[in-house]
Amino acid sequence: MKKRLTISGLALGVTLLGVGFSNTFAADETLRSLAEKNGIYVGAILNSQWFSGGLPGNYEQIHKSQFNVVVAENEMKFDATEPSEGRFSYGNGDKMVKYAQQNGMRVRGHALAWHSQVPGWVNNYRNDKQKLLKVLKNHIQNVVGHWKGKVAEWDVVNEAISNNEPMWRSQSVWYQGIGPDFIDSAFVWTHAVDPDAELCYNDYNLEQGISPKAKAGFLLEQVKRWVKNGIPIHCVGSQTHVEDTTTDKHFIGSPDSLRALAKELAKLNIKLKITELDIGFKSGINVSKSDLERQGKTFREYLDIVLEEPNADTYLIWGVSDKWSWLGGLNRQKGLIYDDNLKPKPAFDSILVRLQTFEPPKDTTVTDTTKQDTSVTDTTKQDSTIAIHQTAGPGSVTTHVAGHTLFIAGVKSAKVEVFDMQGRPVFSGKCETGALELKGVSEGVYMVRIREQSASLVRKIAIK
Ligand code: 9MR
Repeated sequence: MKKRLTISGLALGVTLLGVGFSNTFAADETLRSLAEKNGIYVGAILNSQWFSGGLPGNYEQIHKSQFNVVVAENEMKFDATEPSEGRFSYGNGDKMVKYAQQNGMRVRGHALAWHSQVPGWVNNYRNDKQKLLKVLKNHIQNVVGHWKGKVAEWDVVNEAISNNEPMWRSQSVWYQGIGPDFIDSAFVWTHAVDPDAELCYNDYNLEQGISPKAKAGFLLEQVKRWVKNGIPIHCVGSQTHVEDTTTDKHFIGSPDSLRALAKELAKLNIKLKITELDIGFKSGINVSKSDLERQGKTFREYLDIVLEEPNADTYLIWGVSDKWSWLGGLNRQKGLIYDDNLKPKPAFDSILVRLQTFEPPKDTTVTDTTKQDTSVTDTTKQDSTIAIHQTAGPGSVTTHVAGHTLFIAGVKSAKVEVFDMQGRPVFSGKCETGALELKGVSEGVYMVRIREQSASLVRKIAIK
């Protein structure tokens, strides 16, 4: 049973963590431990300053105790990994991968084909389609190959859609030199190198509606086409850089719009991930306590999408502390969940409390995934990380765990697989009597997948 902190206990824990005395609290409930209980990923970038050791020690302490998915702010981008033609540079990326492995975190790779942060030598081939195709393919083969099996998911294509109109971003070197097919090719090449990696299209302003004129509406049409054509795409990353205007109409874009996109993607068996969340205020304005509280509420509303939509699994914030946020460059401020002194803000509390109090739907049933369109099954690849939300539908299968025994009612003969929270298989067996001893599985929280013929059910269990 999940332990609930009282408000005063919560405030104390939050305060302790903020000043770096995290042990008492970190061992108890953190965003990370609660995310794992809820079967989702909660993360923050590793800021560029971390790679050169330029951040205070409690930054890393907070980062590893609060988050279970990580992405490099700049260090896996094209200009960082292939600064000159054919010469690859992996030192910083390797450093992050090692950190993630040591701390049991999932790694996102960002980003393979993007118009920005492309080195000058690539731009020189702007008018040479054949050469550019070779450049992109070679880059993907080397970079994805280098981190194969270590980077769980890639932003294969980033920001390929224009800001203002429903069309491709025409100034991109890849679009200009190759045409929109660069996208299809990038997905196919990435999948060929690492068939187990989840592959995302990532972009911003996707929380502004799904009408054909909106960016997300245009994207949806492309996703439908990619899926129809067998392009190996598994997820859409919504960057979700949102501005709180502190005017009457507080926010541009809305959680409801993003949720609508998640639901449309579910019909296509595509996941939605929130990949770069920040909720900034305009630079220069005075940000009041109530502004920060409203900001916290909005952070929570975006989290609700990840908790509630079965095809959403990731809530990743573009930074830890306001002090090292990129937002100044966008004329925004204070968009993250820790303040300049690495103290948790109301937004942190709001997320923590929501993770503590979220009650998943009780209905855990076997779904025939060939007939239901509400469950997300990835048919294009073997999963290295399993879908971590339970599916819901007709029928009635119930499970419970006592000690090391898993009891399953409602199926005659089922294949049972158990995965740790990083998606690594730890047990598999067959259950024919309604009970199965999970031999050799140590104490902890796991995902269990129960399959009966073509139907499958995924749910979270705790071994105590
Ligand atoms: O946070 C990144 C900042 O340090 C870089 O200067 C900037 C350069 O383009 O990129 C920032 O990260 C961006 C991300 O890679 C893609 N989505 C928008 C992010 C914020 O600009």
